[in-house]
Amino acid sequence: MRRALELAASPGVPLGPNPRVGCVLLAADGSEVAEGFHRGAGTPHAEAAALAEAGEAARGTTAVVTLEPCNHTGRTGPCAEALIKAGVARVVFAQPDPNPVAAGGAEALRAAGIAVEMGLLEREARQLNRAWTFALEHGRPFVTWKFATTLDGRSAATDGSSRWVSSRPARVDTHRLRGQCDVMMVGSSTVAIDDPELTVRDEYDLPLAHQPLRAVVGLRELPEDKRVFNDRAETVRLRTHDPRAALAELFSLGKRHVFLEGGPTLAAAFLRAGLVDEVVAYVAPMLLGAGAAAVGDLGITTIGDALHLQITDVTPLGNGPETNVRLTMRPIQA
Ligand code: AOF
Ligand code: ZN
Repeated sequence: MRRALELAASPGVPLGPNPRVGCVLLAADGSEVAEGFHRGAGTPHAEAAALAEAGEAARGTTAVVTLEPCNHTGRTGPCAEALIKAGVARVVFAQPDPNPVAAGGAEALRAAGIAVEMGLLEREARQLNRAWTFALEHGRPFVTWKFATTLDGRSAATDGSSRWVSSRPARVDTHRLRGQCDVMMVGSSTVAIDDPELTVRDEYDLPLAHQPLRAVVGLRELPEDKRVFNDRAETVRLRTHDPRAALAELFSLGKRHVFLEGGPTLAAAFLRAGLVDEVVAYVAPMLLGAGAAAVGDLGITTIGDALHLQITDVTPLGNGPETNVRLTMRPIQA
């Protein structure tokens, strides 16, 4: 199963509507017969890839898969049926399929007389497809809210001169995280005022295989020459002020992980609606004393109502005067 997880995590596999899945076929003596992994929506599932490599040798093997084999005909055929036809003797999988459309593979396999075991390294498999699993279980994309701030909670100086409060190492890290998401989201006011490009930029020497979708939320009319509308990536406009409606539209487009990048009003709307699942804050050891806040009004007037976060990681980025601190947090739901 560790090998299957390693295969699933193969570099270069694009994100998107489908999970990362790996599969290994083992002979009775435990030796490996074939292996496969899923290479993105529309391509063969991991099981199909392994079966194709094994050919006749698949008969009597144990299939070790990171996800419950599917039981539906979607972009490709049902894997449970393919495993049965190939004469596989036993199936071991890590994570039950949270996708209601595709689930039911375990039952179909058992009904065909195949021994099925589940739950092996399930935690690792869920972690590998963390956002995808969350999205399928909740019917909406997983939301990471990212912001950069000075020590005193400012995201810009009053005269607007500060395009960046974070240091270069922190910005490189932001671009790396962007590349791991399906969508980068901003409000239409942020586009009007800050004019962000919202791409994973090569100036930071990151692999550019994947440019996430750019989503602009809000009703404000915007000039066409804003950088978010350039041809470096696709852009959608979500003409709503309702965070839930915006997420529903993205989910129906097959998007599973949203990277919410501001501004303060949009972030506040998502936080008030309880629609932020993870917070990444880049803190610069710098004081402004005045200037725009990183987040808008949350409707909180008394300390007892404060929104609390659980810190899950603290990482310093850069050296010397360039050092920023990245805090990763999870909102604690009341
Ligand atoms: C994958 N790769 O290796 C496995 C998947 O759109 P389809 O027809 O490719 O089906 C996607 C669903 O199939 C996916 O959401 C998951 O529930 C199931 N299993 N999907 O993309 C794979 N084994
Ligand atoms: Zn399948």
